[in-house]
Amino acid sequence: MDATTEHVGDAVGTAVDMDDLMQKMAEHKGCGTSGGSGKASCGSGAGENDLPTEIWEKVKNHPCYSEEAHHHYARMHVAVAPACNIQCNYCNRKYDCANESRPGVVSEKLTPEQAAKKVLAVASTIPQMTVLGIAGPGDPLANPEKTFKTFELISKTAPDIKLCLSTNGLALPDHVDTIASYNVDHVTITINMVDPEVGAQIYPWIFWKHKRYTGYEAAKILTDRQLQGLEMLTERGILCKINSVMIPGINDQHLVEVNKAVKSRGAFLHNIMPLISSPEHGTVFGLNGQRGPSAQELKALQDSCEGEMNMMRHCRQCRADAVGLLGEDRSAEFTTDKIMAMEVNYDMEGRKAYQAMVEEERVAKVAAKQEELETLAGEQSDIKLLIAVATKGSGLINEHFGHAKEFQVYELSTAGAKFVGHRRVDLYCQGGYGDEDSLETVIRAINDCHAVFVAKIGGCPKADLQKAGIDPVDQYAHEFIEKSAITWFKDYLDKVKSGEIEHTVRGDAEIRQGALISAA
Ligand code: CLF
Ligand code: SF4
Repeated sequence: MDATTEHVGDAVGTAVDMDDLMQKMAEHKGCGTSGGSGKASCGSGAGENDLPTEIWEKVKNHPCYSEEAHHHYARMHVAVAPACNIQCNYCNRKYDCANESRPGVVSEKLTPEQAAKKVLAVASTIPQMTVLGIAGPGDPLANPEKTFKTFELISKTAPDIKLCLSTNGLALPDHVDTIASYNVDHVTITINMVDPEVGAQIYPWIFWKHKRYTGYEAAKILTDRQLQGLEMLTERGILCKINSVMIPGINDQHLVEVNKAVKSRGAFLHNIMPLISSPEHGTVFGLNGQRGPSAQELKALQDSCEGEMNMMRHCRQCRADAVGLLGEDRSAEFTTDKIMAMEVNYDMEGRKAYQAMVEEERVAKVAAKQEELETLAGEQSDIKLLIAVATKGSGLINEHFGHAKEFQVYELSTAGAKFVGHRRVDLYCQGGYGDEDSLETVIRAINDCHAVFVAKIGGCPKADLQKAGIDPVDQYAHEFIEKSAITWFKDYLDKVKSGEIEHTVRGDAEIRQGALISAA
């Protein structure tokens, strides 16, 4: 048996193993357990002791399925799937699939053979790249030959890389067995509604069984197929993530229903993403002025669904050829010309050794957080506040304020530091965005935060941040984020108690619609 057939055998498993796994997944649903992280933890934020071993093994180095892993491990996408079988009102076909990416950037399309070479090239250069996803630029299952050929080639040449797929779900029920046979452990389905009346406002048409459907009928077929596909996948023990695009006034209230519907069908994780909509994208929603949610609207919806099931909050709506840690984009290093000219030496042992080092760093980070968390024991306070952090990864405060393309946002309370999202910004050091002063756009993006933690910051932005009521904190440069945040928060509570400062509630923040597009 070669490595490939061994892999496929593992994926199918025995009926007993699968029943056992399903039972464990069912038991895990609705978790609010106290685990290895030392605090109530759930979903993509869960740690090793929060999940059954089999599930932890599947998610522990998947940057999308584990919030904690996303600080350490990278993913890559290969753009092998150009066609799509539906139309979404937030999509312009000139760009990548907006279900799993952001509008505004067109990927270089690859053949399966080019994709396989690219995966080897990236895996050799970035040893912490653990997951290959196919997410467009159209729908992977509207291009099944290319998608599965790519998986076949990669499972032969790089069997240690996890395979991941993202689909709109229309063709999903037809391909579930093939997905399982390629050992694809992680599938994302974009589900924006379970009510066709709502769906008709999002999807003008679908193309199914050689026929075009529109309106209510199209949305009804789509939702039935999505939910059927989800059930079929979870029956086979494949971890399913649901992506939903939050469209204020159309499906924002309804997503609570979607959340319940997917939870009851065994989904592992729910990722509610903000609509990215701007007239220059040329989408129906962009052109008719449909707005996206504010940061607080998004967070409120995510919070309200969290009791129902595991929520993902660290999605970067990345492009169909994204490479690197979530939030960084190294795709320009791996263009087709460059990879075809590269000598690739796939060193599996070297990758394993590097990942072992990453695990050591990760354990140290969790231990430091745990130690600091214990010092909060017995603290009584209802104060909850947000902080923004400039980081390049590894769970460290290691980015200069002016170089940050995004800030990670943590909610601090006496329960500890919880990752709740990120905010894209324009590079402050590269000047303004359009006519605006870029510092103003940064402040608007983190306006709901009490402090911003950075490795370094210049005097001028420091003063402006202070004026806006945001405390620039640079004394924890190159230290662990959560440990530092808890130390700072304790100090904050002490100052409030002593009357040195008064706690105030901050306002809302803006989700940037154009950020990163110009910087990519
Ligand atoms: Fe890619 Fe998606 Fe797999 Fe991740 S992305 S196919 S699950 S490997 Fe991740 Fe990117 Fe968000 Fe997708 S951050 S857009 S959720
Ligand atoms: Fe666009 Fe993706 Fe929707 Fe297809 S599924 S129309 S590619 S956003």
